[in-house]
Amino acid sequence: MIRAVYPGSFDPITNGHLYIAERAAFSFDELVVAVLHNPQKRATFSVEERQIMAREALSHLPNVRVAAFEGLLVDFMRHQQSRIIVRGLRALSDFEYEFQLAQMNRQLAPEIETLFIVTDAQYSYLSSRGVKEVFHFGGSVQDMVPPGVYRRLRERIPPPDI
Ligand code: COD
Repeated sequence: MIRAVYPGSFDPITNGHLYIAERAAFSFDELVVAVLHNPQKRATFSVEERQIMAREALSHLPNVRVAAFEGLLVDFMRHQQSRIIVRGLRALSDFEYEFQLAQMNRQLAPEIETLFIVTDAQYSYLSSRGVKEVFHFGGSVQDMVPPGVYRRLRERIPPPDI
């Protein structure tokens, strides 16, 4: 039984994250989508909200579980008895950050492997930050996020003053 972990901020989960989670769910027996709780960093959505949105969006995948983690990812990995970290790659610009993260995690826990899934071209421009910014300035993001996220964005982020 191979369990993989897909960690991230997911603030909020987008259709790009969803694509990676779906492909990982097809590739491994079990996938844990791990939502970072970082008390030092102010997120738009609380860790509970981010988990709820992820659970809703991933409810069609029976082998996916959503959990929160705090502290080092490698500690969470060991706690989950998983050796596979899944990350998504959109463009070359992601590579440097992802490479550093993977190297750091390897230094901390050599038994853990980071595997990358390349996104679909239609999601290569998509990021949580971009979605929030476009929404804040009145742009349409309905096709970029799951319906539950869109609903909560409308409740959370004030519309622009026009
Ligand atoms: N298409 C495909 N993939 C995407 C898309 C998209 N449109 N959007 C995002 N992704 C990928 C990202 O490239 C990333 O791989 C993943 O989805 C999650 O993205 P984010 O932005 O939600 O999450 P990050 O990058 O903020 O997550 C960072 C971690 C939480 C993994 C990291 O900070 C961490 O592990 N923190 C815990 C502390 C720790 O262990 N530190 C040591 C390592 S430095």
